[in-house]
Amino acid sequence: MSHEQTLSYSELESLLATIFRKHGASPAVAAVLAANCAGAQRDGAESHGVFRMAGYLSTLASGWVNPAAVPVVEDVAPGVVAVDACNGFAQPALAAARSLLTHKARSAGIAVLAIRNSHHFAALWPDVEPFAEEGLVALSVVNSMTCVVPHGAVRPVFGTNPIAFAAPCEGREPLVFDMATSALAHGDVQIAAREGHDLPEGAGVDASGQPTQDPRAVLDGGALLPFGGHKGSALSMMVELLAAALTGGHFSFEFDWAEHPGAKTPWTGQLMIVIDPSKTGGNRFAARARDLVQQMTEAGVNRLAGDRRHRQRQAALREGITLAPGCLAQLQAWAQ
Ligand code: NDP
Ligand code: PYC
Repeated sequence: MSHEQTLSYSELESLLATIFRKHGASPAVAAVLAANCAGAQRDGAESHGVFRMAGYLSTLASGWVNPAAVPVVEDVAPGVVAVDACNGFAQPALAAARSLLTHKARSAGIAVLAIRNSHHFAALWPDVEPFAEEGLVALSVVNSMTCVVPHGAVRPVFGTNPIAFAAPCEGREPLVFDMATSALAHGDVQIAAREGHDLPEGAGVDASGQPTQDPRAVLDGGALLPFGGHKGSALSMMVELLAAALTGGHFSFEFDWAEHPGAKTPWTGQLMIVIDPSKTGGNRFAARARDLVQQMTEAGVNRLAGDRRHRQRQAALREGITLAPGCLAQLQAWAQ
């Protein structure tokens, strides 16, 4: 009988990097994806941790994405960096543009990063959190694959389209939220189907457009709904416009992976806005953020977005990262 097993962060990162390299990724791309995926697993971001490895590998086997792409960074304007990810992953594109983007944000006060021709198959908080750790404010959006019905519509148009935000806060780790604009992330629907759980009410519709809480009905020809009705729908539309129209990437409905069975990674775009708060609010931003958090805490808030993740991170760094029974053996087999 197999049991849960525990690895350190660096053991998991190294194992995942080996897997990515074995399946065609260049060492540089493998290192970035492995750190991202191991970080999600460490932080308990289950829908985008090692659960995603099967989808990465089927995608690589399908030839849908270039796992050795070398992103082309373009210095477009004093406040704009563009990157052609060359049909590769978005995170290596961000890594390639990061120092220029930070330099522009610090000198102009604000800078925009527009990544196009890219695949994002991960959580978005790892993209924004490091900027806040350096005292900057960051906002990022990425669009995914058509599986969300706009409010009032009868068929899906939008992706699950997450928004992530990070800001420094005095005396504590940065304030970070990262959320799909759909009622649930698609990854959580897959996990619910695997584990046999119902979805919350209002999460999705079946193939005939009827409301359903059955994750299999959503996956089998059905679709998700935006969170919060027309409000989430408007945010999802905004993500399509910023992540695709503004960057030169595909809308969620525009790419066709039918010729690539096994492909799972959306071929879209990503936008990031980075602001240096010292240029607008002097050096008081982090202290003002602390004042806000203090008011929220005194008003009864006992969990801020990101708190659970940071608690999980501390526990994982102390006690190791726990993998479900059979998971380590599967990862080791993929690494052979
Ligand atoms: P959740 O609904 O689980 O969480 C959204 C945010 O709310 C998180 O910052 C979370 O913090 C916070 N939060 C959750 N519960 C509470 C609570 N009770 N009180 C206060 N804060 C809370 O996220 P989603 O399911 O919407 O998204 C999951 C992931 O899927 C995200 O990382 C997202 O980027 C990813 N995703 C990626 C896509 C892509 O195309 N690459 C597409 C769609 C989603 P905490 O983390 O600390 O729990
Ligand atoms: O969980 O919705 C999701 C998702 C889409 C692409 C990567 N993750």
